Amino acid sequence: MTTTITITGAGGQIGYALLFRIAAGDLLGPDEKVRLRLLEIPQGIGAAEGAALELQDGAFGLLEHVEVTDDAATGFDGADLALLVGARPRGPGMERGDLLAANGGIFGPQGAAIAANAAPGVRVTVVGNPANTNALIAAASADGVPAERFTALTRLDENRARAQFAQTLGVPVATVGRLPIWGNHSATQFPDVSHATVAGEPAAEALAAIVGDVPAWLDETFIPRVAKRGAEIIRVRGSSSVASAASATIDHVRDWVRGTEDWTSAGVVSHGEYGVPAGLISSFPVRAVDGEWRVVEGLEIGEDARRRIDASVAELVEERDAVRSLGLI
Ligand code: NAX
Repeated sequence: MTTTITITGAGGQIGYALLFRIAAGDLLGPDEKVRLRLLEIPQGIGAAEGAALELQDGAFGLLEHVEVTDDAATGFDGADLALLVGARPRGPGMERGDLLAANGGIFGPQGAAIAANAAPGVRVTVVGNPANTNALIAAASADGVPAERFTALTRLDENRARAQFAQTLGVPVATVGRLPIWGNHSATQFPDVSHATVAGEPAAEALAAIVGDVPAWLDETFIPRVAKRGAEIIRVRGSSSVASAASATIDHVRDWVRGTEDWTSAGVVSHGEYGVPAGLISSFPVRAVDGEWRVVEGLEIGEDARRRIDASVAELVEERDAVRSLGLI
């Protein structure tokens, strides 16, 4: 079998990191061939073409074909998976409304092009920021494609949270589970440790034994560190997260396609779970079953968690209302 994968912004940094992981089989495994479509704007075509030449030089056995284009219909033609990475960054003096409008001009037409050209079962992952609301705009413009096929990446936030948690407890990161992100991929996101496990066992006691005052640690250390990790990377590295973002994108799509063993996090369309208004693309604890994300239901939500989830969801509502008033959804 061959899977057709469209990557927008493929000439950019995250695109460059993603392409080689996909070609090496990290996304779909060692037996699935891939056909890549790199969709760029004219200014990015040279970088995408250069990446395509390097892909050729990688002599990847799984890579059947690479096409570079600035035409959305060609770019999404037959796409089974669409990774929407290219977005308009916030420029100097740009207000949030300007940013949402500029991205609406990208994600609206791309949603329509996906509906018109992609494979019937297309799965879309939005990485470009503001990811949740860009996914909402794309979904609203994709007539006939179920909103459940549009997701926003919050896996990088979860990976960051699991890594920080593991470091605090002095355990291997792979043993940390059930640490979902709620809400928006922004500084209001809520990494929720209240259900966290280590090696399958509840970790609350071990955490309290190490940090003492858990609420203070959450407030002053853990939550700000995770929510502001992107800014920390920029400060230390001199440029935004790239390889970790590409890696999280691989994790998200791989789990979506192949299924999860336990919980993870993804921005998915709400059906009203946990009081999140229906239709918003919000991050939830999710499982992937039979190729579909399912929100983990029935969790107990404490008072502090409720307040934090509500604050992040309120931001998503504001973004939705802003794009609605701009006529983008
Ligand atoms: P770059 O600026 O390196 O690359 C973006 C690329 O997108 C450029 O090559 C540009 O030409 C292209 N592009 C712009 N408009 C396009 C359009 N309409 N169609 C196709 N291509 C288009 O940014 P990079 O570092 O790769 O980051 C990409 C996006 O990921 C940004 O929006 C960034 O904010 C977002 N991120 C999201 C993360 C997440 O967890 N959801 C984390 C990492 C990252 O910050």
